Amino acid sequence: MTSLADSASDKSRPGQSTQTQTMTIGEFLLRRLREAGIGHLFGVPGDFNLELLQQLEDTGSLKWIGNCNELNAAYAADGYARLNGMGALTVTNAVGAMIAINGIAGAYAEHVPVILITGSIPLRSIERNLGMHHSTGDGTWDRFLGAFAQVTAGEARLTPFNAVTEIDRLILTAWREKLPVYMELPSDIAYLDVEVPVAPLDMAEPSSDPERLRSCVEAIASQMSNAKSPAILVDQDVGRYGAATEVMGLAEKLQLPVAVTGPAKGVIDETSPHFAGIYNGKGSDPRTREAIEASDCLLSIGYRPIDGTSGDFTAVLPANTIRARGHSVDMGEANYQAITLKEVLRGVIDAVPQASSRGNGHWAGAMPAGTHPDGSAKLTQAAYWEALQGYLQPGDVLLTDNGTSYAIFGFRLPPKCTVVASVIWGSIGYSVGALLGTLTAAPERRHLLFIGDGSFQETAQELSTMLRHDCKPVIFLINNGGYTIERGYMGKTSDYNDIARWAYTELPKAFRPDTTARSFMVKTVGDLERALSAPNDSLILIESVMDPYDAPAAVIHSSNNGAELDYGPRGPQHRGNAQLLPAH
Ligand SMILES: Cc1ncc(C[n+]2csc(CCOP(=O)(O)OP(=O)(O)O)c2C)c(N)n1
Ligand SMILES: [Mg+2]
Repeated sequence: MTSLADSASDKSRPGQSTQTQTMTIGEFLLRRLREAGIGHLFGVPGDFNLELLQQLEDTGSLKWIGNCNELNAAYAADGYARLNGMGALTVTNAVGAMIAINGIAGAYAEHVPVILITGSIPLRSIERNLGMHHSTGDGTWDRFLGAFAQVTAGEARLTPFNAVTEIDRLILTAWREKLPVYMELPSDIAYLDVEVPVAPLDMAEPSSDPERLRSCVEAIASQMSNAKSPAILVDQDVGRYGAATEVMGLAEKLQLPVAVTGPAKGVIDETSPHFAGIYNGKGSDPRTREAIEASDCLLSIGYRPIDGTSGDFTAVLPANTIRARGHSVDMGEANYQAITLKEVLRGVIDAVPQASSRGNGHWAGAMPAGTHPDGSAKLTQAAYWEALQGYLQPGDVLLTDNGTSYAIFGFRLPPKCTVVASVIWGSIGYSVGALLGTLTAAPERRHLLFIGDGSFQETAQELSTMLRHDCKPVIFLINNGGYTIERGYMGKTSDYNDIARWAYTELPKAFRPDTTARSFMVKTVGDLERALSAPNDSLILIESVMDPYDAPAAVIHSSNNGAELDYGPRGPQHRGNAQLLPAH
């Protein structure tokens, strides 16, 4: 049923329909998620969100993907958002939400728009102060709103009074700020009718202030076109704001090098002659470091210097660096607000003259030379990563977890690949949940997971959800009996870095008895080659057994450095044989 709101307000906002219709709060919420491009809802049911799930089932508005637990659901919604632009999950009050909070905080750290809907205590119980289950039992109701306020860009408890405005505010906040949001849907309001707009949610970014945009574009264009060695440093927000095409357009126009940080791996095409490698302070290839640090006009976009993106704080960006973000630019004395990254970049591309070549193609470091071991040789990390580099195809989605699987940051990626990782937050097990999300968002692509046994054991049960939905990822699991990356910090031989030895290849059958998954236990180079030739027509699990003290040199160096920063010069890492050290 639709009704026309007063025509005066129609006239005052040309082009914007103010028509309204009656809808239940729950159905309106699901409709808005759909309009925001979300086609799937992850989560775990509970009595406080079953009514919303019933509305989802009745309306068919979204597809439900139930998870084994709420942490995996949060990771899945994050992985989904990486490819789809936005993701959502629903959990039950407190007990579900407090499991999901690690994943939501991770989305906050990694700038991922995830919408968490907690089915919460009925308003009736709150008004009458009735003690309820899934609460702290002390008559307080706001603790979890408070907790999520710390790790989201916005939070609200919906009421029939505020639902229409709060749902739109939170979804748009997530979308514009590329951050998670938290909403509580009290279980007794989802079926109540409210008047809601007929028009779909307008997902457009707020338009730039014309003068600010013009001035900003002029300032950047003039500084960059007068420079002798301009360069661009790309961090992950370039991917989040979908501005990679514009960055490469500018690189082409000014014939300049573009380096990325680790978290932005894969955001720009690594086969481009403008690709200048991964910048990480003194941890960079010398040519990458030179291109960035010796530039006389560096445009850095969204750069967030932390230990892992600054070479443990050895990064030195030029003093006149232009610092652009999703919605602002800071350069010299000037600060530009009310602008959008894409519009700025497009304006600069139009404003600068086409430059001639500056010797492109020599900025990025070369791949390490091959080791070419024979087939019967015991599998080493060096041979493993070399073989996997050869397995990559254009368009692959690569997920990695913490651990020696960080080696994928050394891959030279084919075109159109996407990398999904949680480099800043770094919660192990993230990648398994995220894999379910990426598979759901883009089933037509090939998804490769690179993970260690320790990370896998955190969230392994979500494999069952992938098998349940006939997903076809390739899972590269390193079985080295524990936390090798941690052995490079401390406890090289300590049992706190050991884990239980699982029968990994038997898990697909345990999780789905009629599975068609292909499982391989790999011990030699030849075993790995055979596993890699399996067709991608079902889930593939490749368990590679490797030595606990074998790790890529870059991982060991980073762990050794990390121990110095973490424990200081008096720490226990200097005891004899305390650390896994690089082989000499
Ligand atoms: C939730 C969480 N708990 C603990 C850690 C600390 N941590 C970081 S890496 C790691 C070990 C990873 O081991 P594994 O996945 O087996 O990788 P490997 O180095 O052995 O290849 C641990 C325990 C973490 N990052 N996140
Ligand atoms: Mg391990």
